[in-house]
Order: sequence, then structure tokens, then C-alpha cells
Amino acid sequence: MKALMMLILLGALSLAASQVSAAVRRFTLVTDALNGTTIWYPPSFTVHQGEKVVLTLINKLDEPHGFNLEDFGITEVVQPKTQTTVTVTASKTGLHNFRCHLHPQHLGGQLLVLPTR
Ligand SMILES: [Cu+2]
Repeated sequence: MKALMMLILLGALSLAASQVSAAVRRFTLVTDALNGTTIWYPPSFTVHQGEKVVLTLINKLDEPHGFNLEDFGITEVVQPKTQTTVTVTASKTGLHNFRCHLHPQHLGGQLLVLPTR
């Protein structure tokens, strides 16, 4: 009986551990021109609080573009026809704007951080 309880406990522990290690979310954000407007897309993405968020930023255009996620202190410039990766821990819930700090007319978007499940 004791051995069975240990097995159940170990099973629960390994399940919890696998949930922690799964809490890395990866997204690819692309800057491109759509009908003459420069945009980041997708314009929104959603994670849960505490998750580690790995963003691959791709610039498909011929000039540098910025990625500024002010609420998390992220400011990057992506050179033409290149990509870069930024990592942020989604420590704060709510809707957090991201934008290109180099071009005010360049459409950005929002990162929605939901409370922990
Ligand atoms: Cu831009």
C-alpha cells in the first residue's frame, strides 16, 4: 500500500515537472508590407503569466525595423532581411503594446498575458 502511494506521488510530481518545462511559448513575428502599410504580424498573441516567451522577429523588408515591448523593457532593431530572437518572461498580466520605435506609422500590436491557470 505504501509503495502504491509512493508511485502515485511520483507520478504527480513528474506530471507537475513536465508542466513547468512546457511553459516556454514560441512565436514568430514578421514585419512586412501589406498594401503599402508596414505591419508586424500576427498583431496579437496570448500567453499565461509566468511563461517564458521566445520571440523570433523577422524583418522581410529593405530597411531596419524596431520591436519595442515597453512594459517588459524590450527594444530591438531588426536589420533588413534578417531575424533575431528575444526572450521575455511574462511576469505581468494585462495587455502590453508592442510597436516599431523607428517608424510611428508602422503598425504594431499587443501581447495579452492572462493570469495563471
Ligand atoms: Cu518600422
